[in-house]
Amino acid sequence: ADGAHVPVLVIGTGYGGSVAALRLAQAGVDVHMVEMGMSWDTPGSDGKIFANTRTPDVRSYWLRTRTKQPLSNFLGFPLDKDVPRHTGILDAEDFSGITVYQGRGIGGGSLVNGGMAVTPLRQRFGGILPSVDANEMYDVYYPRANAGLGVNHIDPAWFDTTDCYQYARVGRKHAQRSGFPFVFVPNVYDFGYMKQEAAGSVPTSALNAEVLYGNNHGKKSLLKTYLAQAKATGRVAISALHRVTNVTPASGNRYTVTIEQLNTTGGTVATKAVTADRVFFAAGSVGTSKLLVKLRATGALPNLNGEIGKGWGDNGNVMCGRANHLWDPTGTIQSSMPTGGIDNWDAGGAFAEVAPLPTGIETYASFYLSITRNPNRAQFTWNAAANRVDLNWQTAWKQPSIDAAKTIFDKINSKEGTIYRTDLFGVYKIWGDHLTYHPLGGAVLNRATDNHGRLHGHPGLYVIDGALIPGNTTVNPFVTITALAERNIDKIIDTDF
Ligand code: FAE
Repeated sequence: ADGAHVPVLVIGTGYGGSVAALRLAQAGVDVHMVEMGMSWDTPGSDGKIFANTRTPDVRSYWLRTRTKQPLSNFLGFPLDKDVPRHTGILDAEDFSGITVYQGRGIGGGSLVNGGMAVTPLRQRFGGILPSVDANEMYDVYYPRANAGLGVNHIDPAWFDTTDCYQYARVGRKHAQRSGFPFVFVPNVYDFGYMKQEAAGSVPTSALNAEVLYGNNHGKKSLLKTYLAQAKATGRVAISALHRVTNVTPASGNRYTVTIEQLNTTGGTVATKAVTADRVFFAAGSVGTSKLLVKLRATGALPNLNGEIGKGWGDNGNVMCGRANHLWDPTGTIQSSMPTGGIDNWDAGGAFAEVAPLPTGIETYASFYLSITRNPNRAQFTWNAAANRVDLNWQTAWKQPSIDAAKTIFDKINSKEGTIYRTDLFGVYKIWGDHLTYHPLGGAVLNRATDNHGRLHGHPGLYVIDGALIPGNTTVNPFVTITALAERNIDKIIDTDF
């Protein structure tokens, strides 16, 4: 409520925010979480909470009047359509050179993501977070994150026989025939539930093309893991449809936090001011960076240092499809949860997930999301004239990612006698190089903050989300975001509370 005081305010309810809330609550601290998205607990007119990827509707996009599907075209036809403006679940946020996809709602990205829960290889960790003790991470915090997230592994015997991973087996066969290692990728989707879906004994979700706009069953989003545990402590309150717009020092070593309450068409229905002893920025790489850049530039938090807004990367995301021969069908039922990848990181700088194309019809296409070693880093800056934060990423900066992905797919195409699909991202366009699912950085650990996420210049302010990670994790990021948050909150609880 307006004028209230809370010991700890957490901005955002994704991975970083959920870890902070749970561990603080377990340590006896009362926490209030503020989330700009909805709470996703009420079914729509079809009886389901979340919409299907084949039929995007009012629930699907954050304040857009037209869908912006990551795969924009199919067989030459544009797929996007008009939808009513609504505080929907997937934000396709446009910057000048890139569209950044993010989850909106209680649970953040865990609501919309593919569930791939990958711990980076230990020998690559020094290149990801050089100031962090790898022993501690691999002995304590990665295991803690994997347990907390409910990560599970596919039964390899089931993988070898089930219709819903035929597309991944084709991906494996082609990778191995070209000499690339194929690795299983763990997931937070309950593979036991997926088996029952395949057997026809439970309502379908992964086997019914649910992912980008939420999963109605089977996925262990944060709502079922960290946030469920946090709520069970009785010390965590969450306000949905509340957006933080300002944080500034108040008397008594406190901060005043300004919060706008939104309606479901994005209008502001109330503006509230609360005070907090400590504030955790967990609004995601983009959300946290935008807030901090604005607050530094407008003088609300004048002591933040010059590293704020810097070191942003796209985790080298790039997508492509390949057209297979007619004797290599990929299947009409494709699990929307990917479970395998092609590792060519050391030789070519690319780790490619074999992704589904769950259209419901045979496409003879193999589809891939590659995570690549891309050295380009962008910066967020305050644009006073337009009253917004800009990001200076350029589309051409994806070229190293395309080159890295080509080290895998040019070779496979030449071995298999196949070609790239040119119909998935426009007309005669091979590479999905206009987007990222994995924004990282903008308030980098040990630069904008100390080595545990304490913001320089303003005691009691912390960053605890993907903004801490300088642009790349070599694999999908949420396990690393979670493990780093576990490490940092451990130290912060020990020394600051
Ligand atoms: P995040 O989860 O984005 O949470 C931030 C929260 O803060 C959001 O709920 C925001 O609505 C909220 N927020 C932002 N600004 C404000 C504000 N001013 N006031 C109040 N609330 C605010 O941050 N990663 C994987 O590891 N494996 C995958 O398979 C995978 N697939 C993905 C698929 C898609 C389509 C997308 C979009 C992402 C995927 N990711 C995947 C990325 C992953 O979801 C992402 O790295 C994490 O969610 C980031 O976690 P954070 O805690 O940093």
